[in-house]
Amino acid sequence: MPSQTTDGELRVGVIMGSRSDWETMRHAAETLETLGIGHECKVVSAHRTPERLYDYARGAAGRGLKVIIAGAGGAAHLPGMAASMTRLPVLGVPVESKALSGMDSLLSIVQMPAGVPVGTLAIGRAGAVNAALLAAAMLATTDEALAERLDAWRAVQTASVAHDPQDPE
Ligand code: RP5
Repeated sequence: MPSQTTDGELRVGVIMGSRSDWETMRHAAETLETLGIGHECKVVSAHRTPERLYDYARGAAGRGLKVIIAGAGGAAHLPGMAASMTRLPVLGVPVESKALSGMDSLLSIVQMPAGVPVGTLAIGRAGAVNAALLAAAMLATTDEALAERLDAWRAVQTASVAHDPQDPE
């Protein structure tokens, strides 16, 4: 797991509760990479490394981060706990769990009490990709060059959609 992109200003922190989440969260990192957004990827567990989480969330804004993407599975307290310790926007990605297919992760992340928001995305890869796209959209409000890259990415996606259905091979 690469801990940080090699070039560009560091703007997005991608954190996850376990190395086992990387298979999902790598899609967030890859999307950020494609859009040329400087980011770092770290394992930060709310339950196993609470002091690491405290340090990360408390220090994030001061280190220049603008958005945190937090992915976790099961009793997924990482996004909410991170949000409680930073004013940065936190985007939560429910990782698909074995026991409950990610419903536990989703419900742990989405139902935050009023006052501590987490922007909750879909379970799994779709949520990871969309978290990165949402972070890009936020950053693009004050970054015209990124806005153009995001528009171009969306145009490619639109052009790639076939007009006709096709039988599976
Ligand atoms: C959570 O527990 C992690 O986010 C992960 O999704 C889940 C399982 O972790 P491992 O037991 O695979 O390390 O904290």
